[in-house]
Amino acid sequence: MSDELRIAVLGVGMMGAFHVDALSKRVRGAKVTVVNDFLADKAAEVAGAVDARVESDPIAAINDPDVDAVLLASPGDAHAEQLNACLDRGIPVLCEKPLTTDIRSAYAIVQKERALGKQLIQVGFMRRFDPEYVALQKLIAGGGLGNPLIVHCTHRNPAVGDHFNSEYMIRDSVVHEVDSVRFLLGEEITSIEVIKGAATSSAPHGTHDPMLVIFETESGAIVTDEIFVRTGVAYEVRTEVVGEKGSALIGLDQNLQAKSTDGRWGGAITPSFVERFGQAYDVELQRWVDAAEAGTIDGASAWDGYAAVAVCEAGVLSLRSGAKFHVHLVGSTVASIEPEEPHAGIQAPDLEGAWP
Ligand code: ISE
Repeated sequence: MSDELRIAVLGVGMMGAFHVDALSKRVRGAKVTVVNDFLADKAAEVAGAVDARVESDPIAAINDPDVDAVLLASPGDAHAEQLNACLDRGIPVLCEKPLTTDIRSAYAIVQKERALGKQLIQVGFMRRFDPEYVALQKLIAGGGLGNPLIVHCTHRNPAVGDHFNSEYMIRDSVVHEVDSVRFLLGEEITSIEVIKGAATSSAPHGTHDPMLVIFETESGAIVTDEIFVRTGVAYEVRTEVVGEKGSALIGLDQNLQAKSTDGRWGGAITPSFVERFGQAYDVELQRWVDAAEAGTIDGASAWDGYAAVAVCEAGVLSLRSGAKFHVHLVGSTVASIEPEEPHAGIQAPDLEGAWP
């Protein structure tokens, strides 16, 4: 490798373009050399701003001789093929969630990386780098709350596109609470149930927005997650953990409070995840670059990405059926998803043969 980690960024929509900017301006030891996007104009615009080259074929971008590492901010359904290409070449990759879009391909990726004997894949769960999440995790791990019993999560976006249907809300938004809970409590999620209520009038017909998602964990802790992506108000992500010895709350969005002569007081609301988690993204990228130079990862692993895919897949089945689904992620080799009770009209996925 050269002095700088030479990076190909695949997918330069809002998130990928943000990462290119961060890697070029705020992260030490990194250089974006190649940019790929299915929109040629967008790729040219982003590459031009940082003096990178455009490569129109994503697999050629991964295999480019000027590339030491890859950042995937491409659509989730492209990840399996692109991760495979990174593993074939044996280069580090930071993959935005989801790892892949189905359990089988996610598990195949985990197995393929394991066979290589080194960790090359880091999954972009940025909340793990947010100072408030880090402080909460340390408090829990240090026994500061005693045994954690209940976690209350609130996840609100002000607005999303119409493609954001109920299933998308589970796979793209609730996936963050799946990872946060695993990170905070250090244990697996064992069941998921999705409760649909009245929908906001701005939701497209058939989309259940908001929903309440309930998880259980290995130790029996209960997690509630309000997911509401069309509040029309602000980006709000709060987490409260209630334990035997106390409770702790993060995400209060406290910032400058001002009073003015027109009789108003208050702070500014956070408009999107870029403002709320901007610092976390930058820390995540710096730690990934440093770890990649050292031949390892420093963040969520392929297994973490796989666990999140499995729980979200169970969540989608719960959404469709109304049933609670159990998820078994035993050790690090076997997964299964089962409805609590046999449920008319819904099949648990046939995972027979999915595991070597
Ligand atoms: C988006 O992809 C994110 O990662 C945000 O953190 C989340 O709040 C949003 O709902 C997702 O669509």
